Amino acid sequence: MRGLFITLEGPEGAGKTTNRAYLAERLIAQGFSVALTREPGGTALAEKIRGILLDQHDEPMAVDTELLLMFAARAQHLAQVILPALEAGKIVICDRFTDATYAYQGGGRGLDCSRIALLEQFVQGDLRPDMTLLFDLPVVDGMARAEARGKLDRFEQEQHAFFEAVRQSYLQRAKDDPDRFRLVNAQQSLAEVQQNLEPYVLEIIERANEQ
Ligand code: Z5A
Repeated sequence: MRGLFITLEGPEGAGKTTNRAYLAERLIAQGFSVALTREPGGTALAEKIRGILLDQHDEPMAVDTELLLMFAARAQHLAQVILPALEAGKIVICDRFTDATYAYQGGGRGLDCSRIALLEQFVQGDLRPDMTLLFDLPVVDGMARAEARGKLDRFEQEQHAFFEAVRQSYLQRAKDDPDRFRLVNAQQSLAEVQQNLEPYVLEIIERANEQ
């Protein structure tokens, strides 16, 4: 029996973490078994890699190092959490996954996407998310939300152009793969965002019932 793999994506401050909890609540209320997780991270070891990725260091991190650490964390996360949960028939809700690598390391840092695709295949084999909710909002709004939260991590200290490239890369991926992506306008109030999530919640329930 295979579960359902749902990923939440979007630029910073888009509300992924907030809505991940909401989504889980809705699904658990329907009697589904849900595994909530995030990337980079999701296991003790992968969270250590997350620390290396998000912290500031005395020496600059090479873009290839950043890319490989993302996939190292992902390999660990897949082996320890995602694959066992899917095999147990759970609905896995993951805050960011490989689309973030295409958006940040590809769009933001300018890495060639064919290199990301090679690592994607190497680490994941044929596993891809069943559905990806893309929370989209203008960069200035996302940056304002992140800044209001306090201390900024290594990614959050990037400039507007970096985040604009990230946003455009996400939107392009959604356009290229409409079967998988569901676009959510994250600029609205939380109540409106959650109202707009309703058809996707119902779709997830329907698909989980088919598993
Ligand atoms: N990264 C990468 O480069 N490559 C990869 O492959 C992966 C990740 C997997 C860490 O990710 C960094 O790793 C990330 C990309 C990189 N860096 N950045 N930027 P993360 O997901 O942990 O970090 P994040 O995107 O910065 O998360 P975030 O800022 O916490 O955003 P969020 O989870 O989408 O938002 P939130 O925490 O739910 O909400 C942010 C605030 O806005 C919070 O105070 C909420 O109460 C508020 N909020 C949420 N929704 C609303 C609405 N609708 N209205 C008003 N206020 C709201």
